[in-house]
Amino acid sequence: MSQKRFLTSKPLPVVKPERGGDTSQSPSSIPNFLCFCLQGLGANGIRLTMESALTARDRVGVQDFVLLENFTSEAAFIENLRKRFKENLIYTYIGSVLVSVNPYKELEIYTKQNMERYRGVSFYEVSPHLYAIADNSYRSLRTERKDQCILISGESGAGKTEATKKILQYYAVTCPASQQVETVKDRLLQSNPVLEAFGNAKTLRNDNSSRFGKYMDVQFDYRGAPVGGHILNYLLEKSRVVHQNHGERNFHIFYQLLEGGEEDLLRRLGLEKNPQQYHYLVKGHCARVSSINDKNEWKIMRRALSVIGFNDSEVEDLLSIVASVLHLGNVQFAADEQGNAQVTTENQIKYLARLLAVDGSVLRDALTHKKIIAKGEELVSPLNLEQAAYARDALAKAVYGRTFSWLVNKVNKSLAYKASCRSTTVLGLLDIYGFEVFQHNSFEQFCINYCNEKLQQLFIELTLKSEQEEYESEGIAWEPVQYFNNKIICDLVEEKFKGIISILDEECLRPGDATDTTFLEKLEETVKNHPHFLTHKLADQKTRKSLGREEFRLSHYAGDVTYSVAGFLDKNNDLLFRNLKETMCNSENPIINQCFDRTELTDKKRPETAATQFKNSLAKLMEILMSKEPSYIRCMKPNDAKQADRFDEVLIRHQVKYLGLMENLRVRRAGFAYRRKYEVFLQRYKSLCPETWPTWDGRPYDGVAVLVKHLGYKPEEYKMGRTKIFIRFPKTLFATEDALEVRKQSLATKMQATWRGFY
Ligand code: AOV
Ligand code: MG
Repeated sequence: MSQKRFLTSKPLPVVKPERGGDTSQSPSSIPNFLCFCLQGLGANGIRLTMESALTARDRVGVQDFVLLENFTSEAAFIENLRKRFKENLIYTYIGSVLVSVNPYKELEIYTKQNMERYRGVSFYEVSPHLYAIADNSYRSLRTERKDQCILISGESGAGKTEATKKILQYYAVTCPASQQVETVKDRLLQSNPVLEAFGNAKTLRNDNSSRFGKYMDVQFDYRGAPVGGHILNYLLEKSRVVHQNHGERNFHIFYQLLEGGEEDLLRRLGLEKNPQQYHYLVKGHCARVSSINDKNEWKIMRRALSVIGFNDSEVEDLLSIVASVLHLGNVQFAADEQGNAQVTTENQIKYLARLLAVDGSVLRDALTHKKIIAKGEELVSPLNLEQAAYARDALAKAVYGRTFSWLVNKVNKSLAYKASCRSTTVLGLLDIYGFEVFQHNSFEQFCINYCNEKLQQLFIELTLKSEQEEYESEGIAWEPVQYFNNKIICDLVEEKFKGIISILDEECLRPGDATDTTFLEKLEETVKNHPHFLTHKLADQKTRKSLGREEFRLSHYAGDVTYSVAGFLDKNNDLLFRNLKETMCNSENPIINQCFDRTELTDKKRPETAATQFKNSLAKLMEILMSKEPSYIRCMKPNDAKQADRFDEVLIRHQVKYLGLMENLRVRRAGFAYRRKYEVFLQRYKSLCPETWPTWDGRPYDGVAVLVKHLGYKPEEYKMGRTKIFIRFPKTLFATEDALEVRKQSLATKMQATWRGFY
């Protein structure tokens, strides 16, 4: 780190420069300590420093919470966030964790120019930013050759997906390039519009809400160039295909296709432009959203498909499936005299037969009959109206869900690193659906919130563990910090035999009269004494009113959520009648054909339930993440109205609480506000001591010892670890910082005088 860098001030385009950007450079708002540091120093210039220091910190707060004087005060924490948010400073550190508050407006802090500022520069030399986290991970990956991951968490609408995209853009711009690498960079970036079109939707919480979990590995070669990638996707919210709550939409792709699709294409797909024509698009009563331009998004998505490597016929096959889902939604039934369902919308069957490339009459039969194999014999029975509607919706969900997985596969093929002989390092980006609470919460919210519990647990384990390890390896004694460990909730959901998923599976597999209600009763029996579980029956008089008889409530780390059990069994079973599967296996649409494998028809083993599959894939994800060096971004939402410049303190306080930020800060401080490697510390402050300035020839450890003695550090103010100095109070550091400021000014004055003399 050069002295020059500290002496030059490079302001950010929009974010006000924070005195060079170093966390240690924040000016103090503590007058008595400033007075202390100013003792014995020259008057005029110094007073100016003090005033500007005071105003600056008063206005923009500190850029690392560890420097907060009153670090145990939640009010001080929130005040610091508020101050910074008001100044458009949306990023603040807790040590190496980045806290981000969604600005809900475009800030000019994501320019190429700004990316360059963060490239190869130490974490604490520049203002807090996503790019600093991205760059730091990248450098660790390069220098230590250790796989990295960046974990982005926060509730729905907090800014996780935007952060992920910005980090990817950062790598695309700053990493080494070549013709082949450019193609990979393009594909990595262009995978987003495609997967978002198919996997994101407008919800009440977020106009572009991720309805699937995504973990993306970016592979880097020995030169640090991105050469490939791989995406793992988690549980798409398939139920949205057939139903949306009021104020919500289906997946973006449907509206994009209707709004942006060329006339010719729509004609071939048998579609009309108007979304109101389609049952699957009108349930939420909000086909149009002011913040979304479907036509534009369509163009972006179409271009992205080409970059990923789709040829025209593959695009046509894919869009045929999208259209077929809309046609399926419009298939209607009427009951005959026996009460059996008959298709009344022949036109839809005609389109479906063409788009899915199946036999129309076989499909018609499959939608109205159920085939089972019993003792080697085929039994076909007619469906009633309700069953037929169920079968139709199940088919729509299966077709869409499987096509989505196919799409991820296709993207993966296009991102695959071809030269497999060369070793690569990977950097993983995790962007999942955030914690969500609606008026009505179902199986999907249960899975999403469980996933967030797992991530929170990982965060707790890794941050506490690594912190503890650092103190241990440096030989510094510390007091463990009390924190809420949400393992108890994870266990409640996933424990073998007595966890909620186990009980749900048991009901799903039990032949006979199992229903959502019997599932709830079993839950009540098994987990009734759990402190994080409640039902109408188990609640006391007062709480009972807030719980329906078909509901259970979980006290998640992020707050209470009441789930309605209606549909739990069905969604967990995720069954598709056999004859519909058969029909799809015979499809000549190449994508459908790959999505429905014949082996499913002969496989005797019952497929895993949706919740168990999800549980297992999350367990694998945790293993992947544990094997890498993590960095964290904790996203927060400033208000529920999705508006700029609104800082809702109640909402923020809630998030600070459940994200465990205060605990995080306390652990980080655990007695010491600041730590730096001896080399770095000495390099920065050596000018403050005649014995270390301009150079110190001995060991950095000894140099720092001489330096802090000269600065008058008291023994209780610091500790010397094996490789780092640990400073207990921010004020000690601020004093040193301000002394450095004074020293720089006096050096500058001397230089000026010399130059004047020279001329
Ligand atoms: P999420 O990923 O955390 O929610 P998003 O990243 O989709 O949230 O952010 C929601 C919206 O907030 C975006 O569409 C932008 O309009 C705005 N936004 C977020 N971050 C920024 C930023 N840095 N600058 C400007 N606007 C931003 V969810 O997927 O629902 O859990 O499940
Ligand atoms: Mg998202």
